[in-house]
Amino acid sequence: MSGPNSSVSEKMNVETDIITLTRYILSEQKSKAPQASGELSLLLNSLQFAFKFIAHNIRRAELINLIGINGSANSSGDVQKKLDVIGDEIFINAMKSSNNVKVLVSEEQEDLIVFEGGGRYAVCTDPIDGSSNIDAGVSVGTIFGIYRLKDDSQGSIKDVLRKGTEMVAAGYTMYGASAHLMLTVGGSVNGFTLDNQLGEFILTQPDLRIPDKRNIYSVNEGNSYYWPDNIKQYIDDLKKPQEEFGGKPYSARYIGSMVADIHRTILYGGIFSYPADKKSKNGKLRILYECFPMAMLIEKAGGAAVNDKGERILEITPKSIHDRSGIWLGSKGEVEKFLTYIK
Ligand code: AHM
Ligand code: MG
Repeated sequence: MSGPNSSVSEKMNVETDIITLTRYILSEQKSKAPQASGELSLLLNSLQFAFKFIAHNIRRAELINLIGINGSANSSGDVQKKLDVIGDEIFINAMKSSNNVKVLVSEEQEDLIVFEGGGRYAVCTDPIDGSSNIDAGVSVGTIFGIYRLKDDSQGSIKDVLRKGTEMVAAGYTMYGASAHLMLTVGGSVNGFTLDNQLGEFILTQPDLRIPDKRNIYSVNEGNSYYWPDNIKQYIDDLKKPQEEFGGKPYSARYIGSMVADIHRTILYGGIFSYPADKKSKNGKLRILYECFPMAMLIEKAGGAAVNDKGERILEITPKSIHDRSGIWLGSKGEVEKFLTYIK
């Protein structure tokens, strides 16, 4: 705390010099890209509005479902719009009105959307990931990745069928009692928490680093019948006593909501996976708006992210906007251990 009245604020235990997301974005632009046009900063500002609006609707939906007030599904059939749809509409409107987005890919939309106007960015998003969990009060979230358009682009699918290494920013917002935003704009990973009263995201976890090792694995083991033998072997071995963890085996932690599972993985360490199954040879999670943003965050926090073949996720070039991949990501040491099981 600083300023002439600092002793008063100290006595009242009030932090008066907080770093809001807006302040962070503006100071990053000033220090790292002083010549920048400010378009990315404006886009990030539109994103934070979308997150606040979605957070507000999720808090409201919980209440509506619990007490069954007018217009809800409980009291009058299917009047209430599905949160997936609301989240998608909020996102599309926020990106459109930002005037800085040309191309939008959403999990909820079959085709990509190209906006009129001169936006220079492409955004890929799953507006509400894990929505099947909402009624049980489990955290869900918005995942997003951002590309800058090439100079000669008029806005097309080519702007997003690019390697994840070309993204300029990525992150997620996890909704619960409060909303948590994890963001990288190419540098470190910073965590922000939405102060509901203030209506601002506050920097609460600067420069997050994922622990190098941790005996936690996170996967839907109900699918193990469909896994190839090397994956079964790897998971079986994690359940044996581990010398490096004082003889303890790994703990299983699987929420079933990617944002919540990745949030825990960044904070505590461990490994999260959704492998492809033997039959379809395909994973469940989508490359552009689930795998890539999470892989960028995890790598920028010091971790690693690979597919079932051990290839770096961010080096993949998707062939269509809703492509899927098997994925393994988390602590560097844990991903390296998984790699020893790949023939
Ligand atoms: P969704 O985009 O339809 O919500 O599906 C994605 C979710 C992830 O959040 C989560 O990691 C995974 O699907 C859970 O799948 P499963 O229920 O098969 O374990
Ligand atoms: Mg999803």
